[in-house]
Amino acid sequence: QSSPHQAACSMMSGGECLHSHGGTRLLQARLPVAVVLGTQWGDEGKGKLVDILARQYDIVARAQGGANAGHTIYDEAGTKYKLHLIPSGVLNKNAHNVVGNGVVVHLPSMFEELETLAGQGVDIEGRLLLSDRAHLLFDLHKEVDGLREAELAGKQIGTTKRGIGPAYASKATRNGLRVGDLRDLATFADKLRVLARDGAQRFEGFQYDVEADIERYGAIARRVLPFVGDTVDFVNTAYEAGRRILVEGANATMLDLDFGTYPFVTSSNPSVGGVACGLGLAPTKYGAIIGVAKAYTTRVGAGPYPTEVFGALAEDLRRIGAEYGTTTGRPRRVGWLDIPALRYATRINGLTALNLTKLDVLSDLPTIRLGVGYRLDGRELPSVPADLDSLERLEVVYEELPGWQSDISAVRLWEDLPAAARSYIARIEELVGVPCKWIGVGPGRDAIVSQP
Ligand code: 2SA
Ligand code: GDP
Ligand code: MG
Repeated sequence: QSSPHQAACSMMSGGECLHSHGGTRLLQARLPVAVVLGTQWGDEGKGKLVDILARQYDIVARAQGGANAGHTIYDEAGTKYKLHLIPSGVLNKNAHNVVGNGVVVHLPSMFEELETLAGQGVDIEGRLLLSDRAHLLFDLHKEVDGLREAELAGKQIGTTKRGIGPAYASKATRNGLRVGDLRDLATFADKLRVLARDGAQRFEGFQYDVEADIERYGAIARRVLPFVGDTVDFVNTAYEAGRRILVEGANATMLDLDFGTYPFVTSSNPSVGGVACGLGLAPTKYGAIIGVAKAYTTRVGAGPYPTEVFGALAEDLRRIGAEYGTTTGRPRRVGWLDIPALRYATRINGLTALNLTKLDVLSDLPTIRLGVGYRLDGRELPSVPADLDSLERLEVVYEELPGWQSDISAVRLWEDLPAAARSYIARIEELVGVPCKWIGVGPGRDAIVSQP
């Protein structure tokens, strides 16, 4: 009789258990493209896994989102790095970092980030390639983000106010500007004036000095163009030459523009489709699609959140898990692990493995709840419903599992995890049908346990 882990594993990898052959090394040898995706509402710890795996990859690429993303990573010395637009593979000096066509780029923020990194001793010179097809995000988009939120009075999305929605709206309206437009500054200026006029016509109180920005972007163009290029050709040529590519998802499936809790979502596709569209790398090339899931859940901003908890328990989880936004510092809402949502993310993304993170945060709890089903008006729901009314009214069916009540932050081997912690993981694997290959037990780079 095989364990749920083995059953799921052999199912996922064509009859062969990937995990019996030695952890992350196999990923390197057999799987030239790996994709890391958020499965919940973001901040699952994608950056940490990407940083760890990046040592085995030649290229680390971002495909969607913008500076709304916040990825916190630590090096061996415990130095903290906060990344927003630059891929979390940046600490691997041998990896090239690609910002793909699907990302919306606020260049002043990107340079700020590069300067902060340089101040921390991380030199990315010659290792960064920005797509000429990526859309530019201007201060005017941030201004519109703020004005739109203000208009929604009482029904705000709770965006990061980084201009993400408006920048993708410009892209879809087809009056956006792309990085490649910086090659011809006269045309660039004309296009930006048209875009600014749009904003001024639509919003009272719209404040944006377009001529000042045109001047500013003249200097920015000289600085950025040396590392602008055709990332579609770069990643595909690299793939054809047998180089290894790691894709870093930003945000998460439950915030996906199509699959998330619309309209309380971000404006890109953080699910697997966004990788194909945002990088130009075809799905048939993906060897591993790794979903990152917290051992509980968090959400920043407004919107339905079925397993949310409140009161003293919420405060404890927020404090122990340090659940505050990396970009905005906002306190994150917290809740129990939501299996229907995780199963939904697994199906949409075709996950081949999970990284369950922050298991250490649950260590004090005598019992742990697991949201295993949704019920609405007395009926069990087969999946995550689309409409807000159902999402807000549904009841969660919970299972209660015993906690382990011991500190696991120093554990590095699977067999050293308490039995109750292993049972919690096994139950998740059984319910979701995907093996938890890695388990996070702390924020540090080494604080990870591989399941054999
Ligand atoms: P936006 O700014 O238009 O993308 O916001 C739309 C919704 O998407 C959510 N969102 C996020 N949720 C969690 N983490 C994010 N990144 C930062 C972090 C957030 C921060 O890593 O901590 O610092 O506050 C992120 N980015 C977007 C957002 O809350 C809205 O619900
Ligand atoms: P991302 O957006 O998915 O990359 O995640 P963030 O970096 O925004 O948020 C995750 C936070 O949890 C960061 O502060 C990480 O340092 C931290 N973290 C990641 N994995 C673990 C873990 O296993 N345990 C603990 N305690 N913290 C973790
Ligand atoms: Mg984050």
